[in-house]
Amino acid sequence: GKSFFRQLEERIASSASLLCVGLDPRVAPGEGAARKILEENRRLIEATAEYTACYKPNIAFYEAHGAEGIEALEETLSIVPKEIPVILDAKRGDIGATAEAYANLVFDRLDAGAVTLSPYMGKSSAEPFLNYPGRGFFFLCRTSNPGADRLQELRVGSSGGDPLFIKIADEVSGWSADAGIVVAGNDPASLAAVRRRFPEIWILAPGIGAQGGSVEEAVAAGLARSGSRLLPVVARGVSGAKDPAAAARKFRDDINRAREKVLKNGVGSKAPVRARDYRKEEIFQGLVDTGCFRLGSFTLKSGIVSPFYLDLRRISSSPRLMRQVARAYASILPDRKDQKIQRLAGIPVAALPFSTAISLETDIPMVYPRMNAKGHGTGNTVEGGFVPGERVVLVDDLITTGKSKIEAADILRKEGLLVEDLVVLLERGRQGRKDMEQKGIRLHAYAQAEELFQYLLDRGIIGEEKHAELVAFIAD
Ligand code: U5P
Repeated sequence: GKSFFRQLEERIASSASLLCVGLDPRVAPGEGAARKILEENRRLIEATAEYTACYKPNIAFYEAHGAEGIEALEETLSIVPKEIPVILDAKRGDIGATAEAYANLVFDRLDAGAVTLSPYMGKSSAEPFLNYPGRGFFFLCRTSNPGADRLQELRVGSSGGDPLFIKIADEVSGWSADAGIVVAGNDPASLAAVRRRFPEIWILAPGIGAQGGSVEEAVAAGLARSGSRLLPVVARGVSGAKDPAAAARKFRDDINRAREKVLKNGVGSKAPVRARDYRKEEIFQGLVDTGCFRLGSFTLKSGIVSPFYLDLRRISSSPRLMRQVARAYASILPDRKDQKIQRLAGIPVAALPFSTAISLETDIPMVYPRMNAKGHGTGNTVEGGFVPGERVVLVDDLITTGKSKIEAADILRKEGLLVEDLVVLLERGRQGRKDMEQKGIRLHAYAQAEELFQYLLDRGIIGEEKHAELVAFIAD
């Protein structure tokens, strides 16, 4: 027969729907439960069949009633119209021999088209399922429940590593041509991250409706270029509605409206959701962990009292963070085909370790200006070997105003070096950018202070009030 995904594609085309309706009957245990389950499902299926691409019963709501619950599940599956595929949400996984027993129920007895699986025990735990040809498999990757991030977003691998759920997607996508993944429909950033890495993978996205996910955001973040391959799941949002038929129709229509919008604007390009940049977040977290970023009350050189303090010199105390930062700088170096960067120039004192680390990372040689010309020995104003006319990129830690940068540029220019660019890790306010422009120097910043503040807010490191205070402070 046709494979699950083939059938699903045909169903999506004929129903013009990507919606996956959950069949999660909430029936009190006891006398007549099985009958009530079947009645509820029959009503729900009749009301929603026209609007759904597929159904997803969660086995928990049937197992809760013991043997007769399983029977009610079997009967439910038998009343689903044949052209509508079914994904059994069972989240199975165990050592091979046990998984085989699980697979027997799911595929032999219940004959589900597809199943959700937990990948935690590795490929051998999935194999008994994978051995059934033509079935679909959705592996848990990034789930929709609160706190899922604590485990699933752990960074793995060496510095700046990917979150665990991305590694899981890497892994399971190689297990079968029929491997899809489960990614939370209420976490657009994760959807976007997965979709960027896996342009074609099938994504089952629960968490819409009752769990707060928005159709518009999920579709914008998770739809494939083809306009498909994303199944937003709604259970309570349909079954719990006064009029389930109207609710399902509305979800289908909302999905299609979002779909058209995304297709028109180009997938990913104008998505309203900012895709998460894990490397950047890792650096932000590093700045907090190493005490480079501190909250408090700090009197600045100008006499102004700041609610935070950034001391990027402290990055030197963490080789791991230094390496991440060097790579971050390397990623924004304005290298042009016609005009290679010939030297990096660290601005003393703060940026000397950075320019050294970037130089080691990129093999671009470095020089550095002396901010106070040496009065003895060589009398150099620029240290390191160079030839007048070479293109130099200035390196500094952060920028508020352009003052010290311009001094450094003047010293280098006096020696005949070409200075047209400045790279910094953090940009704070907009004055620096203006100052540099006036001197004919383009500013390239890896991150804005506002992005750091947003990260702190997102991670609960600061509250709304503190966030507002920080943003207002740098806006002045
Ligand atoms: N489900 C999730 N999130 C996941 C994986 C599975 O919600 O990450 C399941 C739930 O167990 C439930 C359905 O069966 O998807 C969502 O139900 P609802 O929140 O739409 O009612």
